Amino acid sequence: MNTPVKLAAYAAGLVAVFAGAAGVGNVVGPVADPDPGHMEMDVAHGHEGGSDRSVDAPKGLHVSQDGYTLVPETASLPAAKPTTYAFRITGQDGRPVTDYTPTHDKDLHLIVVRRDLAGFEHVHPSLGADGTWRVPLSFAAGAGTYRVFADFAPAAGDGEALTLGTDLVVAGDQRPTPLPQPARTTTVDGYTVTLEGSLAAGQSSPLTLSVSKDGRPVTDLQPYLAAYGHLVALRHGDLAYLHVHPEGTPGDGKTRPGPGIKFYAEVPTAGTYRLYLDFKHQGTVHTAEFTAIAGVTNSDSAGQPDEQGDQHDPGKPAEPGAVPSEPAKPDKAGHGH
Ligand SMILES: [Cu+2]
Repeated sequence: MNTPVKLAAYAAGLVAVFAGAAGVGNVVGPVADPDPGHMEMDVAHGHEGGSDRSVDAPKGLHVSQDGYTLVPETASLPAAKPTTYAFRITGQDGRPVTDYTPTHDKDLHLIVVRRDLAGFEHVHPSLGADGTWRVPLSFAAGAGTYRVFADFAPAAGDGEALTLGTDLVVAGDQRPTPLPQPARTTTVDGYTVTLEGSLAAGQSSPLTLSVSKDGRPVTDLQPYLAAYGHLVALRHGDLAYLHVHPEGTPGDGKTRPGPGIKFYAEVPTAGTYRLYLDFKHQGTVHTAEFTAIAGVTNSDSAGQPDEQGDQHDPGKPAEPGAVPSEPAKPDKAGHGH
């Protein structure tokens, strides 16, 4: 998903749709949530007859889409403790899907997060012969209602990844976690990660996440799932899901293993998002989290080039805030599925 080409198509579609639909909706405050269902309908209609509808719509809001359904073995768990979670993906015939096209080295990516955006887990279940996926989950954030996202591409499909979502209730006393304030810097496991760039509704926005440790830039990130970083963005309020991939591929001769990891992220609306960056260093995967606010289209945030009608042409100069060590050229074909 989310190759620059697809994002460009996405941008074109959304600009058209939002010109009509979002003029009203985007006037609201930072937690803009202008009826995603309605928005998705508009997007779908805008692409009537096209094959990319499911790619363009915000993902993760549906348990069933395009003939595929996420069927969990259980919708609730008795306690917040490490548990094996089991589910199936069924196809149009109602049978469990057993053939998948790998995306980023895996047949299926499972993202689990509590609905207050705490307790993020990104794991890779194992597929049984009967089509049942199983994976241990930790539920370290404790009790509460979780959102489970299955991100996969059925082999029988058009090659595009689909993200289905369902809720999972974990019994017990929940202690809600307030959403952290927006920040440019966060720490995880002794690493400091900084975020440059800004999200803008309906526009492909360059983001650079840079990793350092003990005051020194990390320049030996390890490939994790065929990239130096994986970024998931969830919209606060409804947990609409975006899986964003970095520019460049490890081993392509131009993508450096840190400290900067550059992404193009396109969020569908203004509002508040939680970003989760997975990166691997010295054999361990870490997840850095940020809260970020997406401005309305054409808000022209500082340091941000005007992306109007732009398809992040690799020939254009890097934005002023770019990390100096960043390779100059994006690899447009880097993460096709
Ligand atoms: Cu994954």
